[in-house]
Amino acid sequence: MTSARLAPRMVAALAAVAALGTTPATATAPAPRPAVEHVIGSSRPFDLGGFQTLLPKVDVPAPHRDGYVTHMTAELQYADGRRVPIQRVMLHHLVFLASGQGAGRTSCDDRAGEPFYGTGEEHQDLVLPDGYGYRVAPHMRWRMQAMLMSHSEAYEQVRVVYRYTLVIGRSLTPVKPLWLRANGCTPNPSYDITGGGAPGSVHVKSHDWTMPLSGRIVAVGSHLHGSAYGMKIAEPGCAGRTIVRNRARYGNPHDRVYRLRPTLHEPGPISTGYWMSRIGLPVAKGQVLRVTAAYDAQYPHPQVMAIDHVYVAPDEAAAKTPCAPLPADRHIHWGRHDGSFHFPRVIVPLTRLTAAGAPVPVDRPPGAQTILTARRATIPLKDAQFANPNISIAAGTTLTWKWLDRGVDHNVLLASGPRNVSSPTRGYGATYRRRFDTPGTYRLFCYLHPVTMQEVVTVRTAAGTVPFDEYAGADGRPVWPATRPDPPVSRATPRKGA
Ligand SMILES: [Cu+2]
Repeated sequence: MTSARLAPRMVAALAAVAALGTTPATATAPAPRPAVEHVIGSSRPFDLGGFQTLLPKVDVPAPHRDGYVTHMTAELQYADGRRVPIQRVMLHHLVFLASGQGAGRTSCDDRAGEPFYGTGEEHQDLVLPDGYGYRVAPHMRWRMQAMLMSHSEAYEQVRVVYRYTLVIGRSLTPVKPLWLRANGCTPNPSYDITGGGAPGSVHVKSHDWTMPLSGRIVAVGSHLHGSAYGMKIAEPGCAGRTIVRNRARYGNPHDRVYRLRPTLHEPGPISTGYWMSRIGLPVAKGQVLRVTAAYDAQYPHPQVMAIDHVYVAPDEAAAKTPCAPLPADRHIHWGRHDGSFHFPRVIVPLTRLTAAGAPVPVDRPPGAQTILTARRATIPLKDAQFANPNISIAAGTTLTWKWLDRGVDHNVLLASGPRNVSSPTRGYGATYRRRFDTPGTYRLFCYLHPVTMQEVVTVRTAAGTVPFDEYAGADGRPVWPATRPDPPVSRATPRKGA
């Protein structure tokens, strides 16, 4: 234990001071005894079940002390401390934010604090090289934003339990966390990939971020969704060289992530590569970093995310060494070493419950198909149902969904189909309009009510025929394409760490 190592060191330091015959200045107001504490915190409990999705934004206990967080993990637990299996409730994503006196400013202005630790299906810990820490102070408050998905009918009470290592009474080099999205500071952190690209084509999203401080990048983690190749950070001012790459690693065919029902989205990476360097990579205030994410472009991917978690140790001297060689000690830390860099194709099925309450994939919701000939049609979202759950329209028709439920939010999201469909989550009075130009079968659902709210839109060709339904019979099983090109972002990763 580090604390066991520190205590004798402190004793030795005090002995040395006494030997000099001086009175330590700290004798009257003793500095906190150097220590390393392993602290456990918990959110309030959340009740969820019935295949529900919760998006809690809640205050959680902060350290309320001066010190540094050097390591942090989080997981879902029951009240008795047992870990919640993802077959019951999945922690899709999670971010901790600090606010109040002593907290910094966030990379995007829209957030209620500074994000400093993020994780999700990739189960990434907060890890910093030796000697670095995230500064905390007595008046700092912590807040947590999460997305929890129930994968069972039964209601359960779960909480987010987080553990962190707190170093007190000792100075570490502080780090400033910068959350750099490949899509910039958009109102919604996610973005949509339309699909329709050639097999193996790559969807690239980039944003140029101006560094708010000079310093050394000492760690970079990534949050990505399914069908992501990875992310990279490049320096346009240094001949565009790539300085950091984070790849995504996917589960093996029998990984439990592919057995969750209902499937609410493509399963995400089981791990993302975490870049680290104790020496650090110098960046200058005002310098532009280009953050790029690469996803599959062949198929539609609604509401994907690509967020780099960049930890910068402030250092004015770093501004004096632009385009310096990459630090020799850079390496990639993996939370898991199994799986593969090749992501499978997972066709998200619509799911309904059997009489016994078991979730099963279905091709369409019950009810007869309505054939529409008008070029425009409105579909009410009412009583937690799509008013016309099975419709056939001509290519070029515009559909408008109208939110008519008071007090309950819905969304319209693609499960499968030739092109993306993705509305924001909205309440009473909202509308969402979408023109369907590409013929085919679109399966849609509300991810807040996935087993009750589904709609199938069949888009006829100009000749009035219905194209082959390539998504019929989808059951959420992963399929790995025989070959896949290696896109630029995943080539030539930095050398592997120990
Ligand atoms: Cu809904």
